[in-house]
Amino acid sequence: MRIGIVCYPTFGGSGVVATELGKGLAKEGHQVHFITYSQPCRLDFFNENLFYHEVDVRNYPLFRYPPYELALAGKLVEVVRYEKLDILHVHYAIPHASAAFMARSILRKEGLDIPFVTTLHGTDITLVGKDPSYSPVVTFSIDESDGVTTVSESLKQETLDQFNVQSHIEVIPNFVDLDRFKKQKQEHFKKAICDHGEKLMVHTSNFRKVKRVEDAIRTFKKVREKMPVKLLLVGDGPERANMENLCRELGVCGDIRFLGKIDAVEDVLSLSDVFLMPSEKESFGLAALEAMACEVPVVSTNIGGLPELNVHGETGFLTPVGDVDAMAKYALEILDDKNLAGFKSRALARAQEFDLKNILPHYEGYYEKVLSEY
Ligand code: GMT
Repeated sequence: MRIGIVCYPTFGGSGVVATELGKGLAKEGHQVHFITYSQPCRLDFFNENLFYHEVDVRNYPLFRYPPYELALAGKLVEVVRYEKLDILHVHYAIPHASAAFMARSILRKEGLDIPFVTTLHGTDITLVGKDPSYSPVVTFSIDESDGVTTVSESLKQETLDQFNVQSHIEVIPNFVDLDRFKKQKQEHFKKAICDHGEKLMVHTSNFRKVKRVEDAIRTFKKVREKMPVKLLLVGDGPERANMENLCRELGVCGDIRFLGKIDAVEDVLSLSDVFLMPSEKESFGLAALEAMACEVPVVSTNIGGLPELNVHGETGFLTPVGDVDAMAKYALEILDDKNLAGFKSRALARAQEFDLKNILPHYEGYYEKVLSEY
């Protein structure tokens, strides 16, 4: 197949899923064309089946806001026309689904018909999409899509509850590339960070409010009162400065390292003993899956799609949002030497169920179904 993929090319989970999916499809022999405003951050290798088309957003003094959606729709028309694409797959409804709708309408007038699949990832439904200024367009674009997928049952249910959509929604969960995300021996690095044999906690996110990084720091402080432990914080975003201040206020800076954005996050995960995901919303929790693939058990909240991934008492624990006492109690239970190895191996076994090799055929099958019904 010749597949066009539209996504946010940044470190966000939807961009990661879209890029890894495209890479996987290209390795299977499909021709994959990424259409985005910059090179997707995980599009970092050469494959003869992978192509990248940059959306060029022209500004003009009259525009207060450059019309990205129109530039994207125009680019989609061009790429579909000249690269003879069979199907478009847009990740994150806003504004990608509406741009695909516009491109499909333009192409139809030329007698070129192409279906588009929309994958909903989370905040396009649970936060931004619900806003009254976007919700009619989101509802319309979902219904106009020729196929719709969500990354968890929970997100499917939330979409049906929040929007008056008629489309059938297929659930295809997030996945992980187990050839990349696997525990590597990094003992020298662990010794450098945990020089007195401390256990290591880790949190990775884009430091948005919804991630509640402050709960990770407060949980860490409570755990540190009971045992020697360190915390690594990976990622960057709007809450970073506030979190640095919080560490100072709580007097825990000496045992916390802010690592910023790291490409090879699997290196850091490989050193870690427990992963904290205290999010307020999480449609799936890709970062937790990547941790589990590196044999890191997870203490997460019990919201959204997290219970579909993290099995309470097996691969880690689930807590209510904001319950820092419970998070600390469960982290201590995992870090107890008599429990740790069991949690690690069960976390890995669970992650293996979400292997890219198992999930990729679901997307291929779904494209074929959409094309055959179109
Ligand atoms: O979580 C983020 O801030 C990024 C966000 C995105 O849209 O890029 O991630 C969402 O999509 C991921 C991939 O499907 C999911 O694993 C995340 O759970 C989801 N985030 C939220 O629902 C908050």
